[in-house]
Amino acid sequence: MENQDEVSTGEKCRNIRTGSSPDDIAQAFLDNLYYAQGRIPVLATRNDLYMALAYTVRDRLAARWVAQMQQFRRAELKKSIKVVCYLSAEFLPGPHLGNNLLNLGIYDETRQAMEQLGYNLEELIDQETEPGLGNGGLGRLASCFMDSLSTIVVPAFGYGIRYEFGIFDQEIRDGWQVEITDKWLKLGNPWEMPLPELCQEVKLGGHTEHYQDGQGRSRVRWIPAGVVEGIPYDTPILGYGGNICNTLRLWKAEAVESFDFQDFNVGNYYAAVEEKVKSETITKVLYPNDEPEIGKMLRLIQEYFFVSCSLQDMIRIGKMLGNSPECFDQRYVAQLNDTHPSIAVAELMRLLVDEHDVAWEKAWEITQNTFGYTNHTLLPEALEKWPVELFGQILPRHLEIVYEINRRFLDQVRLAFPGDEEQAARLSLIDESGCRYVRMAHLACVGCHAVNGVAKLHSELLKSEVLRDFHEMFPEKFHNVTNGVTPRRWMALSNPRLAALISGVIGDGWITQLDELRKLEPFADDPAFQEKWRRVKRENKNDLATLILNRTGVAVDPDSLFDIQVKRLHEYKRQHLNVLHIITLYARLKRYPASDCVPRTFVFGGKAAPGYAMAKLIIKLINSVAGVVNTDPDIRGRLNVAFLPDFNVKTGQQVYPAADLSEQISLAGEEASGTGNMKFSMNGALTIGTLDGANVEIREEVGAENFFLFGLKVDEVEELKARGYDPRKYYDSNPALREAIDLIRSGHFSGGNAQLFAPLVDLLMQRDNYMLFADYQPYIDCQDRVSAAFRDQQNWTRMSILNVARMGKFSSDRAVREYCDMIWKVQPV
Ligand code: Z16
Repeated sequence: MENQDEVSTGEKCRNIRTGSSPDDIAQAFLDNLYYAQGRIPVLATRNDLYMALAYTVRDRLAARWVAQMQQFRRAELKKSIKVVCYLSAEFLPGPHLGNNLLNLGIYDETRQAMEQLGYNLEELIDQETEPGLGNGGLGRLASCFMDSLSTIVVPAFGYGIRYEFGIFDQEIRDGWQVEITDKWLKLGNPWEMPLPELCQEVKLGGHTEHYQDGQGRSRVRWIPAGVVEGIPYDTPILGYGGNICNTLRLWKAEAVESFDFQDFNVGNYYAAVEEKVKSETITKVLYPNDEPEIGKMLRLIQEYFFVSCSLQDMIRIGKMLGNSPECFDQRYVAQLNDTHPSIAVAELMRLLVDEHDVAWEKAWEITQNTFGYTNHTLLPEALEKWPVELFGQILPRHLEIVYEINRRFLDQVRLAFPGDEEQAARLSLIDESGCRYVRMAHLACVGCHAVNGVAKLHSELLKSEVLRDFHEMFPEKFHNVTNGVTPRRWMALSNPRLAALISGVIGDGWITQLDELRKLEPFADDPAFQEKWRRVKRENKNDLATLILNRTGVAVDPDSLFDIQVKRLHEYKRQHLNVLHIITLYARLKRYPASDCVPRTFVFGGKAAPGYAMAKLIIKLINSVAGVVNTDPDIRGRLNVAFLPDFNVKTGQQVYPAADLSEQISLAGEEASGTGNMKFSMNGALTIGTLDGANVEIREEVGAENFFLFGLKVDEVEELKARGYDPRKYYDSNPALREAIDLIRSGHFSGGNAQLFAPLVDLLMQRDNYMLFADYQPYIDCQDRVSAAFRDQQNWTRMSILNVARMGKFSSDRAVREYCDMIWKVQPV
């Protein structure tokens, strides 16, 4: 923060770049509007104003960012720090402007500055298009971790891909999802800095040559079929309170222009441009699936591209500071966010052995010391594997390295389990049961010193199921780090009313020490505090009601219970179980119009993978049920249903603060952790949920009496499956379930079209893979308990306050500290 002395010395120029009084900010803003954006106020569009403000804020980050790099250099030169590199194919930072104002501590000053000039700060913040460089939880987790790393003062790089088009924008037309290209860069990105001088070359394809070097050692040369260039784009990630400013470094692919290339293409200008187009395709678009598609060559190239750029960059920085590649693991630790970057294990081996002349054994030790692997899913179809053929075509040298790692590893396995060839086949990096595949999770387990799941239950299931054989082999590698979310974005920024109420009674220490929320417990029974708490929630619901009206045309009652499920669409998450509850309430009200029910507003949001037909049909079902329920005069004022299109970080910030009830209803054993569950509860929603993922720990923390639990437990799911699960039995014996299913099947919600939802109903009747029918009645009964509880507003508010008070554990600061202690072995500064 600038002090007043400096201001009074008249260093105007300095103040324009750094000053943080409202006057300084206003002046700097006009300056940026003129010199950076080429406008004066009367000519400025809303985007001009946003850009000018963004540059103004970026200027104020610069000092911290540069200081950070200086500090790195000094600490690095003294060899006193280890830098954390978070390798992730996805990041979902959300809009930067508001967050940077919050973390810089100049939110109020900036609001005043904008007011002075006649502008509305919230409107300018709303102008930002968010970088949607991820699918969902995994990408958002990476960004929460970046925020926490900076806040708790851990020097770190986030390494990833600068997709030109991120996750598609979702529109709903006639109830169906329509995907629209995400043009997030169209109006410019004021937060990134291109660093073309720091580009890296990445080889692809071709073949290898084995030869003897001068000393008679056998070496390998990779003769690639082509080379592309990676250009880094840096975005500052400032910690809360301006502690430190780390860097998110994203790579963009470009064509290399080599002289050879020109020679080969004399007179063939078109082919040269075509080559450029091909190269740039690599970082063109994010794959919008939360599960891998087998055999998508471009996806493998994307993964290798950013990993290779990142590792080479790490070696480059080390070299610049005088470190030899042999001490790579003393200077760096790198976390693999799922298997997407797991090719890093083979790439670091290649860089060390082939390019830096390190012996295999030493290189292997460095590699294992460097990497940790986080698994995010138990779904077998979500475990990445690459056909050996394709892998070898793109990465011929890496295939050899994978074979060599595997040869040595299987020797070790055979020593540990003599004669057990089945065990060896199960552990092998190569799946040879049919077509041959490289198993990326196996590569990660072997090449990393630590493997972790993202919630207690998930980590246990990893050890007992998906990675059982690896756990048997390397029990000491396995850890749990339960996910967390940043209270800066998900409370202070998105819920200013609640944040102010909380800080008013316990101070604002909770923003960086979330456990301090415990101090709210004594207020849980205080009627005056409860009243304020309810008023905050009511105002937040008002805001969301306005958003829903504007986006969907559905008018909802802010006094009704806001029952919300926002997350990617997936059968295992069971949005359609929620729909069965809505239909059940609807049928009850139709049969007994006089019955007294708690008015509810059901809100859904989430994107379906474009190729996932069943998920898209569930969206259509939600909208079809909404169409009937919202327009039936018998139901008016009692039930409303809205599907909020294009759920993303920005809309999330408007949704979580307004929820009364959070739907976390996946079939037990399917959701690795969930992080939306945490965002809701931190904002005062109560949870209805199964014992799955982090729900288990949330319930432990907030207390069983403040959590609506229902449904099969993991062992009951397994037992039922083993016994032979028959959904029809539930249908036959449960009239309410039968009625709900029959209403869908009859075409009641689809204008009489009985075919529309047949694929969904048939699948439920025949297989019901996620056991909706088994959990149906317990869910309905639990929802009835929710309604009864909501009638007692005092007790509901008490539970809401206790939920918030006890969420301290779910700060990503805690999660990142655990990574530091258990996995990275680094000390926050
Ligand atoms: C993803 O977001 C997750 C898992 C996965 O395999 C792929 C993607 Cl894109 C999610 C999990 O489903 C969720 O339970 C978890 O909270 C989140 O990753 C972060 O760990």
